[in-house]
Amino acid sequence: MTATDEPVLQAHFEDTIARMSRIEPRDWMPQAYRATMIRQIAQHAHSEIIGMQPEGNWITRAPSLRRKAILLAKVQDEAGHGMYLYGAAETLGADRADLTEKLIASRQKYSSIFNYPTLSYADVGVIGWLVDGAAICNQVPLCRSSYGPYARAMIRICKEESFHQRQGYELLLTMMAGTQEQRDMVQDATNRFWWPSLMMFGPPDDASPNTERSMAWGIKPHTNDELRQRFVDMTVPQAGRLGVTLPDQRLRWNEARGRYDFGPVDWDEFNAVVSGNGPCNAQRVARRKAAHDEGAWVREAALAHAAKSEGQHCERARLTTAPHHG
Ligand code: BYC
Repeated sequence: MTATDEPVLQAHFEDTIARMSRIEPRDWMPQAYRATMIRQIAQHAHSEIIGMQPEGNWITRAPSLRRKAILLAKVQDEAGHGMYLYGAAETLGADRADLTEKLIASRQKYSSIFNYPTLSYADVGVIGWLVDGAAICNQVPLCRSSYGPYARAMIRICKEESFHQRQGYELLLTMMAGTQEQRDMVQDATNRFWWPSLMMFGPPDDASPNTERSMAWGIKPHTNDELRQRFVDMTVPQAGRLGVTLPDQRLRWNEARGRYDFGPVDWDEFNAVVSGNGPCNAQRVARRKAAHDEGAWVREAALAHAAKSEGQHCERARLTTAPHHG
């Protein structure tokens, strides 16, 4: 590319965005667009992988074979989401091993929500209901994101997240129809996860450095506050049907706005968690690092196998193309 090509390429890129068409891996894109996409996709992939830990904590203690099978499937889905997303980041030139190194060195972020502990089995249900519910609210619009591989990964991820949300809600309905102790567990889990779920949508719009540019580039169709409000409006009736109280005294229907008003989010807590000082940050990253270290032999074996297969492939190719003598 010469310096004179760049304005033409830039114009083509902007036109693609304006037509709401997709940017594909081989297309020219501004360096800052590429960097933003890698940042968002990597953070999202890391969130899926770290997000396996809080629920994984309950697999061995699931109360029945059915619950165990559901939870195993959900946690495996999250690993799968991480893989699609690392794959999407690779189409932008990112190196997956490098992204993992950045995660375990705490040089890249993952969602704040996974830095809270899962103290009872009701947390599994509440994570499905609230955390996956928030994830769907945030990610369905990303199916229209301007970067093709990310948008396509998001379609499949959202289908699976819907199943995750439903299994959580169904588990909570079952617990709410059980004993008083079970109902108390659900209420306690709701109290602990409500505010952190609202934080998943990111900082308020006036403190979100990336929103404006990401919206202009079609990466993000909505602002953080718009989606947070949408989530509250969607979740309040679900809480009513479930019979739990959301821990916000200021939560009430605003007739004029046609939406729910809600109390202020504790942004100091959010900033502390995002900067590494949440209740479980150190544990989550240490666990990820240990799993990575313990998996070194698998990566070595896979590479050795790939090299051997490649060698055999070359040898077969040499034999079939070699001239016959005699
Ligand atoms: N936690 O300018 P902003 C899941 C960062 S996985 C930590 O508003 P942006 C699931 C932000 O990245 C859920 N960091 O940023 C998995 C930025 O970082 P830099 C994950 C946060 O990108 C397993 C800085 O703060 N979902 O659902 O325009 C089991 C300033 O923010 C958070 C995704 O990743 C946070 N909550 O908007 C169950 C969805 N919020 O620039 C469920 C894709 C913000 O300092 N991502 N930050 O490096 C997005 O939609 C957007 O990136 C965000 C943030 C809305 C999250």
